[in-house]
Amino acid sequence: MSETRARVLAALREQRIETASWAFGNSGTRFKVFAQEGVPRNPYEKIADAATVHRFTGVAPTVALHIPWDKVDDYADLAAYAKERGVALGAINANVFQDDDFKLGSVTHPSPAVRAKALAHLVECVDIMDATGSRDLKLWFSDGTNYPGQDNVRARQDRLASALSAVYDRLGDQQRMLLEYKLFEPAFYMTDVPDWGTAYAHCLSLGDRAQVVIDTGHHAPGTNIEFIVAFLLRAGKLGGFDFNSRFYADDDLMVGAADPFQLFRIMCEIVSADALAPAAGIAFMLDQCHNIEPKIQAVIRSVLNVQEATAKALLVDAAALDAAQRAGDVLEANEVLMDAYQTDVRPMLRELRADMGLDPDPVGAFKRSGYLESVTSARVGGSAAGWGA
Ligand code: LRH
Ligand code: MN
Ligand code: MN
Repeated sequence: MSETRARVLAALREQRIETASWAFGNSGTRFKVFAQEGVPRNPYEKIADAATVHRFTGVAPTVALHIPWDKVDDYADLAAYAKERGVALGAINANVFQDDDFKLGSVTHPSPAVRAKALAHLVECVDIMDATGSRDLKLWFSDGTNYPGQDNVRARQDRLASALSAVYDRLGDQQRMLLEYKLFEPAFYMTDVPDWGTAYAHCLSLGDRAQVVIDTGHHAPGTNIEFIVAFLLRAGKLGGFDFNSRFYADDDLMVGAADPFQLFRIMCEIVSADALAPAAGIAFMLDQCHNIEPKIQAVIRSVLNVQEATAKALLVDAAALDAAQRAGDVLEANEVLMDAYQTDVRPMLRELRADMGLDPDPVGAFKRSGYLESVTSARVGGSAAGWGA
């Protein structure tokens, strides 16, 4: 085996992709939620589905929770159940966007009482992390305004900074805060954390364990996301990704569906900064909803899409690229990148899986396994759990 191939296979074997509990629940748009058969009725069943994804892919050993969607009485018990199933609990996603009190904002709300309520939820999420052993607290704020003049923008930034700092102080030594930004929605005039620059500035003043998370669906059309990746990596402020794919706004489709080339370009920045291995501390998470497609199969497909983009990024001839860049050879440099992108990495990934004791075809193996049929008969009569349900 060539040295390159061995290096690429070793890196792919080490790669970790985190699934999201809410991807397994019924979901939809504000127009309609189409219920599917066999969806989990509770957080335990979502974890069972996530464990199934890991069983067939071998690279998805953690699953993120969203609180209170995944509220249980005993989080240590949930973590023990996950472990029994061969996975661990990952990031804890806070939810300060679905309570009537948060109509005008959560931590940026003009009322101190509402802000205190929001902060209490964020602190509760850190308590949950203590019980689950999770490293990352993921914060996304729907806070913003719909009309010019509705609230004082600078005062809202002050309120945000003070809440973030209270939560940061509550974190344990091994815990991190990942701050997610989003251009718009649900607020349509002004969002309090609209972009990476705002998230970065807050994280910078908080400290080392506050980092930015990039949700690939949260930008204006045409935004060069890989530039943001490069910038934040250089600054040591990239905490992770919420991967998904979009054609229009925050579509939450399967990562790599609309633009596999963009996913490749993002992974190229990761690989060239040597930030792929888990030790580098970047969390590669999925944040998706599978409204019309079979959910577990879609999550498996998504994991494979990330894996394929990563394999291609790992195949970039770094020495040739560097030489072309230094020589100012524009077209040669571009061709080096495109050569890697055009490579069919599927045979190599099949080989990797066989080597890992997995079926080379995870989607086919899942379909043949009868898992969906068995949970469908076992989960009859349950209420759907998850986003948009
Ligand atoms: C907001 C978001 C955020 C939420 C998730 C359900 O659009 O990306 O990460 O927690 O969706
Ligand atoms: Mn997200
Ligand atoms: Mn989103």
